[in-house]
Amino acid sequence: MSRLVVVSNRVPVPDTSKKAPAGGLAVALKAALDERGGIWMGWSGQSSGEDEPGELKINEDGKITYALTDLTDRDVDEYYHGFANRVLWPICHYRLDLADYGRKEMTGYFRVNRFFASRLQPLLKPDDIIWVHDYHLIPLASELRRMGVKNRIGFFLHIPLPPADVLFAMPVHEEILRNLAEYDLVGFQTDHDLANFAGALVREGLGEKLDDNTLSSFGRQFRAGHYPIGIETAAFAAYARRAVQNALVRKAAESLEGRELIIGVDRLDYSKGITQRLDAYEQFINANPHRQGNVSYLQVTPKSRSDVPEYEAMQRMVAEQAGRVNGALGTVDWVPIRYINRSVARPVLAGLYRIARVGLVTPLRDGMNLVAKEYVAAQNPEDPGVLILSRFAGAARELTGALLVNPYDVEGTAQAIEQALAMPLEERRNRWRQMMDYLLVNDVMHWCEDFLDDLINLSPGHPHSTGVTHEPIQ
Ligand code: GDG
Repeated sequence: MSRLVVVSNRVPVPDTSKKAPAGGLAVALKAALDERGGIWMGWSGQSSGEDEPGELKINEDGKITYALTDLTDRDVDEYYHGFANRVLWPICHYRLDLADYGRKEMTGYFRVNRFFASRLQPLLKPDDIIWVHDYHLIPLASELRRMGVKNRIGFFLHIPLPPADVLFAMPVHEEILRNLAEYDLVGFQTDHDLANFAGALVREGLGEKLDDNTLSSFGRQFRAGHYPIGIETAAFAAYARRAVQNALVRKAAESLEGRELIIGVDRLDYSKGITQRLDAYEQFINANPHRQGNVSYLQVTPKSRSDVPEYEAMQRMVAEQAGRVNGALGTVDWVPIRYINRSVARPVLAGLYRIARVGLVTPLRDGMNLVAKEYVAAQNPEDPGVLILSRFAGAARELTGALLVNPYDVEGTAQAIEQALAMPLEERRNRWRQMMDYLLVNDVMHWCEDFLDDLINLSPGHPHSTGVTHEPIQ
């Protein structure tokens, strides 16, 4: 059996000092690595200052080798904060207004990918299967190919791939597409992302679609598919069942004093639609006076990417908005919004999902959204809550038992909150059962096996290269 080599920007090296379980993605990839043996490589999250990054930090855990590299301050600035998080992230989330394109950052992005490739290449064996993750590392296959690596290489994009008109606003869009075409298999979250990718290639005359999953572009034939990522459904459900006994969860439940709980959980990110959601909640309270004092909305929003200016500004904005709504609607014995601007422990999160009558997941755009799936998995089958889900989350392609909303339609979302709270038990059960049955089958292990099976079983003779090469971006 070939070894598996996973490459991602950050690597969840197991921390034996912490009892908290790893997230679903880490669990699934670790299981695949345990089975085949292999390497998980990426950035340590550390900066080496001005100096060249030192040696790879190698950490062995059973059959898995974790290989981490530091980056210089300039690398972090240009590759991570710059091109990845201020160009690719906003553009892939349809926010052209927030993209801050600069050649220095773009060059840094390609330079760091070349650096990752140079560190990985000496570790590779000829029959290793390589699986690269997410938008930070799109050029990795090109760089490895240039170094003579002939291994099978797959790529999975965790975020959306926008349609041509949005993607082409990025000055190096052709280079990005060309780099994706260097993989043997390119995976997306949904059929829509896959169609956008194929559509962009065809529209620019850069490639053609040979069949639903085979594309020809830049002199290569390669496969592309959609692989919606899941969670560890059964384990998370069991976890949530136990979590209601957690002391903090019990305290939270008592503090509700019989009020219905509405929960929102998101990294602090403009793609998550938090401000529109707070507006919708305010409208819902104003339109439904009988709910005043009888519901409580808990928004858990850990800080993220605080070094990027747009995130820093948003942190202030959300805090101010929550304060304003509480000031306008609150009473001496009722706080309409409980806002937590830091991470809560996973058992507490699981328990909070379970005691919440409504899960409010309304991103403006999201590759998948695992919170939606965790909320469903955490419910009590006898008395499940209702998921309100943005139609612009990848998860909406699968979770059709949710109340689907357009997050830009604040009134529509407000109405959905009332509909969810008023929903009869039988309807709640039916909707939940349908989603839970789906999630139990389509869990994160299924996702991982599906992608790897397709990558490993590509038809003989694949990939086809017509020998066209291109110059690297310096
Ligand atoms: C990217 C894509 C895609 C959140 N707050 C706390 C906490 N979380 C956990 C959730 C969930 C995870 O973080 C967030 O995952 P999402 O999928 O919702 O969003 P992104 O971070 O943007 O992830 C996304 C995903 O990649 C996978 O492909 O679905 O579309 O954007 O697991 O539970 N966990 C804890 N405390 C918190 O306060 N412990």
